[in-house]
Amino acid sequence: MNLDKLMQKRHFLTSLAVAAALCSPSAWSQEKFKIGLILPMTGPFASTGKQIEAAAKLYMAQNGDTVAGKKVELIVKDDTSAPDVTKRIAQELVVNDKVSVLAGFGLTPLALATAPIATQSKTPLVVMAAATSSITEASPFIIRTSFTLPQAAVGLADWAPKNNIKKVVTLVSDYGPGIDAEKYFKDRFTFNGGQVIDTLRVPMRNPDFAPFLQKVRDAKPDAVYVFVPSGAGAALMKQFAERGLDKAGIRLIGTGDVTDDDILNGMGEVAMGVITSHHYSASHNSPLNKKFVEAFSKANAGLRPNFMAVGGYDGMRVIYEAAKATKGVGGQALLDAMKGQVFESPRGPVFIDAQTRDVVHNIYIRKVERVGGQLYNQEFETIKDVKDPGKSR
Ligand code: VNL
Repeated sequence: MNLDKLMQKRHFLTSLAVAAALCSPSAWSQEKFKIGLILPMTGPFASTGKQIEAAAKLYMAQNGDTVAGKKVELIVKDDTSAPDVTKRIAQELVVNDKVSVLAGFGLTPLALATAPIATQSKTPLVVMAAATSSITEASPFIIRTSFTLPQAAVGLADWAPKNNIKKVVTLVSDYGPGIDAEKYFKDRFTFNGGQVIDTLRVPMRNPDFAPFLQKVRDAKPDAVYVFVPSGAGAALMKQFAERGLDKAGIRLIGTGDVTDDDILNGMGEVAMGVITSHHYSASHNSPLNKKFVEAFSKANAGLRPNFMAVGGYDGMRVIYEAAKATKGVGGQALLDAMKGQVFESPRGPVFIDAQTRDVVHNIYIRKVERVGGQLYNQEFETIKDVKDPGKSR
């Protein structure tokens, strides 16, 4: 064989090898399953983004970065908590990156702004944080793994009147989740014989709680019932003490957003004894949660996971299991495989209601106590398998 022929033969063999490699299963496995995770990573709600990103990464570290033979690519984007930015990023992720799932959504307006993108592109959208009841009704492609404010609100409205709290002023952040928290607390509390003597709404951005707390003080209720979004609780608690409401014998109760595990430990004495209702506490007593808290803390320089982290962690679970079921196929099939999932979460048992696409879980009544030198929301009562009361309108 002359040199020319030998070269030709070599070339042919190389081409064959390349073609074979392209058709081999290992090449197919290089195909990607992309998840677009849109979060507020900067600005006043950055702690929510940080918690959810850390939880999603922990889930992947524990469960592998391939699913249904495809490599999982998590694309994290910062929307700075501006709805128009969230929507634009979602569009880019769908059109350019061809993601199979949109996930994250730190605040209600961010989820609502993006809902039309999910509907138009038939892309499942997993809400891991935002919690206004109506969000799941904004698109048939929305699934929620966080919680809803009506779920959290009604538990405390049942507990309070049985525990010497008869007269309440509500004080909520003036947007979707705050209005849900106010309405569902007020209706149920009143039904139970309690009295809401004033309903105060505080601007959502850069809130100054002082004038509102002064009003509460003047009204002399048994308790002030609060909702503020995750991250804002520390400022509220500080002003509550500065205004002397605790000294005046006014109790603070609310949904667990105010005693968020991310910031609770820094609140100090004023938080002691605060009663809240919520779906997750870092001190939830289960072997699975102990493992979760330990692994999360280890991977994140001692950070304590809050309820946002759990929404992110469970959201990844729902996405992974759905992708396994569809062998990585997206769209309607992926959405359908997310519906009806039942599993144990660090928060306790979880069910994704196939009809409403919303999360069903336990709500716990908790009290802030010192455990081993640290402040925790200690669960002392469980209301089992709570569906979103907002869906039965
Ligand atoms: C929302 C609800 C945001 C509860 C939160 O923290 C929260 C929301 C940022 O739906 O906007 O704790």
